Amino acid sequence: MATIQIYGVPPSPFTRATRLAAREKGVDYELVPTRPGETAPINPLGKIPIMKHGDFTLYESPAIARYIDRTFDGPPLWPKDAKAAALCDQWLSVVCDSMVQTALAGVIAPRFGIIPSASSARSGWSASSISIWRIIVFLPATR
Ligand SMILES: N[C@@H](CCC(=O)N[C@@H](CS)C(=O)NCC(=O)O)C(=O)O
Repeated sequence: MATIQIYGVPPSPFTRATRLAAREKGVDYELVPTRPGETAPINPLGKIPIMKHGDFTLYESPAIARYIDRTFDGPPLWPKDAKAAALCDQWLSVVCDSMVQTALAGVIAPRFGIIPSASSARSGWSASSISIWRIIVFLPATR
């Protein structure tokens, strides 16, 4: 039996991030095909991925990647230095928050003909397009 189980599907970028973390770390994992909405009661938000390690369960891809890094031997995924690690966490948040929304609105939705809901078009998607430009403009200063 694999060391951990990751519940999700291959096209999910968040699931992919946790699979990458396991692979980089050299941790044997089983991908359990699970679609959004099939994760209750473990994740009340209904999102994938979820990770199981024995009787321990976890959701939110950055938390899962961090757990894998801290728990298993293998090459470190986060730098040891606190500031470098914090910058890593900062960019994880940026990607999970603004960049994924922009990719959804600008690339994935048009490609697959997904029509945004009125609320997401009003709030998240348009706002995230603005934030992505802020990131690009300020990127050289934040490295
Ligand atoms: N912050 C979560 C985001 C997970 C997420 O949004 N997953 C998508 C699939 S790629 C999902 O399950 N969406 C369903 C929904 O939003 O209801 C993480 O990092 O794990």
